[in-house]
Amino acid sequence: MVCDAQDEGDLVRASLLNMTTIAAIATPAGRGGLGVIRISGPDAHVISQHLCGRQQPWPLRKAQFTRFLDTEGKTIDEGLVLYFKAPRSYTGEDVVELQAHGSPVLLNALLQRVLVLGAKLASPGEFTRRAVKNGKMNLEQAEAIAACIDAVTLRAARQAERHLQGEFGQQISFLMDKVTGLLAHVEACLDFPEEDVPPLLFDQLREQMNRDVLEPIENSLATAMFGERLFQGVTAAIVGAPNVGKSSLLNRLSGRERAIVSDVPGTTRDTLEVDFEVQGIPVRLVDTAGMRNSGDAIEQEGVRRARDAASMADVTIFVADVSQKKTWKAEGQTDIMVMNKCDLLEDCSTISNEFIPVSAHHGVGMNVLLEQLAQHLDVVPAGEEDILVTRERHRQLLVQARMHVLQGCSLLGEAAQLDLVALEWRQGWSALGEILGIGDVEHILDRIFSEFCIGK
Ligand SMILES: Nc1nc2c(ncn2[C@@H]2O[C@H](COP(=O)(O)OP(=O)(O)OP(=O)(O)O)[C@@H](O)[C@H]2O)c(=O)[nH]1
Ligand SMILES: [Mg+2]
Repeated sequence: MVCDAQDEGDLVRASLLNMTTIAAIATPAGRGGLGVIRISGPDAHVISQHLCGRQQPWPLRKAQFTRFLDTEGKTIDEGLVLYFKAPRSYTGEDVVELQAHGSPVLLNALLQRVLVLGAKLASPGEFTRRAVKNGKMNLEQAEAIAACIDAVTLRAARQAERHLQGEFGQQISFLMDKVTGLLAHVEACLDFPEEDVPPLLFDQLREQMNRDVLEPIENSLATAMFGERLFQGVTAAIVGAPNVGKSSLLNRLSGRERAIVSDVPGTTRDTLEVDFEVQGIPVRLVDTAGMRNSGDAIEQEGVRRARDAASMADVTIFVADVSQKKTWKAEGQTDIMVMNKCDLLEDCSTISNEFIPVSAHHGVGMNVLLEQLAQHLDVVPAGEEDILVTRERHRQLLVQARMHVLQGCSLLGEAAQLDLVALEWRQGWSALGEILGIGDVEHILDRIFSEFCIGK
């Protein structure tokens, strides 16, 4: 790379420490008002100086208007440079952000120039990975950043933001402290002969472990179903006989005329999906072909797909037509039963109460249906939710921690086993620590950060 003697010293030091400088376009692909390139590492500052033909250092944390130049000194684009000096930056390293125009060709030309000047193209999540390595955030907060970006509902984004603020991490640290405290008692006992340990102590330790560690873990785990659904979403398949109004219901629920509706039975052939949300949970609604035996090969395939969709869905909504008694019997187990076309009845009270009476045409009964769907998905009313377990990784580690702590508790009291108790509790502590990235977590980092977008 091009640099003067003083910079070279920095470079040698950086390469000795194996600290590369990375760069990437941080804004999404496509055209936009602005496009941002992020550079992080020991050469970030000097690279940006060369890029802009600037001799003096950039001011700290202050936007500076500049031109971005190509090899021949011609302007590629103009925009702002923002310089964050280590360690007060996102990654904890020197970071320079270039704000250019949001044109894919210009941004690519700029990025190429930055790479020629010595930066390496960042891999997905590499900026955040460095932030974790440099102690700017723990692993759980890094995951929360990805979750914030990936959230598809506002409620999910808010929950991710709370994780990012460290609320969940604090709970976990608190549990770890409790385990450490109780572990210290057990370890102290190891140094005394059995008969000197008051037997009551074990009961007390067990009680405290229950109250301060196991119960909170249990409470956390109880939130995992909703928490994970908030981010991963669920699928709900609408099934039933032909012509009962499945497609009409899909259109009504999603608020879009997405599926073709007609009075010809067998209108929907292929499955059709629409995304909407139920109290913050992303729901993929799947319209299916009406179930019936048909000589038509295409329709038969549609029915096969309908059955597949129903078996794979998290929730099945069975639709019947109040005017067609033969449509009232569901094929197999369904979660929610809906009686459609209630507008054709004078009096809906005659409908069996296993069905929710609705009219897809007139939008009647939709609130009740949505309420049932929410209940089925274990939705916690908005405004009442605590910090949730939102990732399978965290849930599994909590389960592991609980298992070790319990195992330890069951061995308490048999003085000869005290070292095993200590071992189990230490393993419980480690499982909790792994949530935050404490301990030997190198093996999981690649998988976690590969799910990030480039530039983050
Ligand atoms: N009166 C009344 N008619 C309805 C209602 N919902 C749907 N329909 C009518 O019922 C017929 C079938 O509606 P669709 O939504 O296409 O029914 P479907 O279950 O998707 O039918 P297939 O795709 O053929 O299986 C159409 O003529 C609709 O206009 C309703 O709430 N009230
Ligand atoms: Mg249909």
